[in-house]
Amino acid sequence: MSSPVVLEKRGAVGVILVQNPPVNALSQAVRQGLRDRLAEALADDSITAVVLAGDGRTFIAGADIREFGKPMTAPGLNEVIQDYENATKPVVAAIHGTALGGGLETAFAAHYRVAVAKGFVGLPEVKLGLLPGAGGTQRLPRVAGVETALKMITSGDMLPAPLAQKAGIVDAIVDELIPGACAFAEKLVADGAPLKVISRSRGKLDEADKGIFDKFRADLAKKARGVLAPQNCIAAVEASVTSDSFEAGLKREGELFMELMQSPQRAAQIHAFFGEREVAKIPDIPKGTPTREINSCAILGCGTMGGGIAMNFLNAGIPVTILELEQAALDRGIGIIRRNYENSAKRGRFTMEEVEKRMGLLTPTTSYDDIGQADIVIEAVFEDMEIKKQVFAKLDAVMKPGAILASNTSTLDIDEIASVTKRPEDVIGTHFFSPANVMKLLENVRGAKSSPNTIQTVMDLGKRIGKICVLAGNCHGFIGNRMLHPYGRQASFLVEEGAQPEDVDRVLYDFGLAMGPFAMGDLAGLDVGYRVRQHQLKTWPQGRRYSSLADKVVELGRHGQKTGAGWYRYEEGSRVPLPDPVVKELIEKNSAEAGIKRGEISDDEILERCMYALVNEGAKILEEGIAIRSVDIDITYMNGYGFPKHRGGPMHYADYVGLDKVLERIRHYYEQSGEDDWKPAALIEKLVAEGKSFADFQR
Ligand code: 3H9
Repeated sequence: MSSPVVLEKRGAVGVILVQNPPVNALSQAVRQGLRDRLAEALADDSITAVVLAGDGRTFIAGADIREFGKPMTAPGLNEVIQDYENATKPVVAAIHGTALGGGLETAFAAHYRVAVAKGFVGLPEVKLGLLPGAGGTQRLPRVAGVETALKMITSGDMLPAPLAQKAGIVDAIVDELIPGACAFAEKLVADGAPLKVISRSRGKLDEADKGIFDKFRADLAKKARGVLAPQNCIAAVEASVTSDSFEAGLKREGELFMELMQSPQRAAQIHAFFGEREVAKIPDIPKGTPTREINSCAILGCGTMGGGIAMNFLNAGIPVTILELEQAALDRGIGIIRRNYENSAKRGRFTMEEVEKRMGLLTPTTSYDDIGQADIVIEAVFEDMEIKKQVFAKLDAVMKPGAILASNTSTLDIDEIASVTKRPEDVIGTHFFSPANVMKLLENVRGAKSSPNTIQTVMDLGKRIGKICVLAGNCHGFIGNRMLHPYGRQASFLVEEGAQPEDVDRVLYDFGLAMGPFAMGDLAGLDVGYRVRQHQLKTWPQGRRYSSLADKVVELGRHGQKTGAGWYRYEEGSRVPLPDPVVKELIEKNSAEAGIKRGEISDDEILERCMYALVNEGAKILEEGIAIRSVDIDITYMNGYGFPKHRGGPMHYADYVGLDKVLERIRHYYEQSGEDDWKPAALIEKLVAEGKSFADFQR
């Protein structure tokens, strides 16, 4: 079998090229190939120096993540690295694309590193629940100093080549990759330059301020609550300073790496990594499906949502015409967009020139006449079916043929909206999450008649504007908000039965959620849900439990943070939720009136009822085909609802707990409550009977 690593000669330089598309990951065959080709180059007397590079679009982007969790096959990456460090001829790593993780660690084994200006380097292992396990935590602080190493390793962020050169990671920037690297290598030979081996020097280690480790530990304990990897990253970098030798530091790195490798957090984060890529694949829409060119966008509504959506397009350089019928509202919305940009500029994220460039792409209007030529229009008007239908009838009349008509509805029937147009094949849901310029998720909703072309165009467009797109089917609330219903209901019932809002929020916060349902309600505003419930109450099924507690909170004028009080109270100018005796009293009175006996509720019960309510509804969504795969649900929750990545999403969490155990508890709550929400999803029953998990589910 041919090796994915080849050796080519360019004059007296042996070029070792990795050919393992798409990202030249360090599979076993690549590791072996790297060793073999180096041995050949060293044995060849006509070769005086070696260049190591990646073929195709990138240098080596890291270990082969698909091998993780499987038995380790020799040679290990550290052995390969040692061979390169010990090479008796100069070795130059030539970086283009991305030198990431094990890729950068391999580059550190070379005696010198050059890069093209557009290249990037990074140690992103922390994002996979890991740490750089092939010497990265020992070599990076030696070349770039402890602070830079801690920043790069704990954030996982990439550094552009010119900054990497400043940091000492890269020795030179070259114009052309292979010719530039070969010329660099030839000069090393001509100059008799030393073979620099990072592991044999203390480099910048002695500059380290020891207090920095505790500072990073404290910061990350807050920023990455309950996440193991960043803490282990810090400990490993610390070992580079405190160990007696490089080998001792490397050994410590290995122990900390293995601890993470065996952690369920690592499995969850790698599930998230592959999931983010998997959700782009739509089984019934093959690769190569024709798409439309999108060079302009119109947005209806210049409120919080419309403005946020517009910013995504402006950021990606796509011109936006934004329509709001009232001039004052339009001016207000445009002012907010400008202020957001100016604040980013003040924080140093980009220049004021960039602010003007983005604002220059934005055309405000109060007239439908100005939007007809846009390639896509997204409406972000009030969440009301009648209004949406009126808007779509109007769009059908004014938009040019071939334009995509998208709705930002978060719950409503996309087919009913499409039914008022003569072109339902061009209609699709694009559900952005608030704040729309920040949240990564875009939940696209396919109607019964949305064409493959429309769907693929919008999926590609989502990626272009920096979103992670999940494709959902059409039902009330789609994937995300539909699951939120039973979850919110359980939270309310728990409070009716004895818990306080702060108990429920604390348990979920400690689990890792960005915030619990009550704090979330206060942040989002309680009045919106109130209006929806009043509407639903008209057709509320008889005998179905209804908690009117949230309504009573709203009826006291407590709409959440914006009114200074909701489930919690808020001090002037503060967003810190404070438990409020008024609410406590209301809760107790409400339970008494509803004849509900309050009692002690354990943290375990709170967690189970909230999580398994999500999981059971998620399973129903999956069996109905509203979500394509269980990972689509996980990605939705991790990127749109603050579900912690180190838990891998609700469905992955259920798989981790064990579906049989989850089913047993769901059955228990069903028996106890008789509530429809707790009726076990047929899919869970089936998977458990077959000894399978959500991850095994295939349509
Ligand atoms: C590590 O190195 C550990 C060491 O410290 C210690 C070892 C002892 N492996 O993202 P894309 C697949 S940990 C296997 O769409 P882009 C990906 O799934 C690793 N597969 O492309 C996708 O497959 P498909 C540290 C990988 O251009 C395809 O490649 N390194 C790997 O948007 C294209 O990916 C990292 O964490 C991999 N390492 O972005 C880097 N990487 O087509 C992770 C990608 O079937 N990778 N695939 O869906 C990335 O960040 C991005 O892929 C990259 C390219 C920026 C490189």
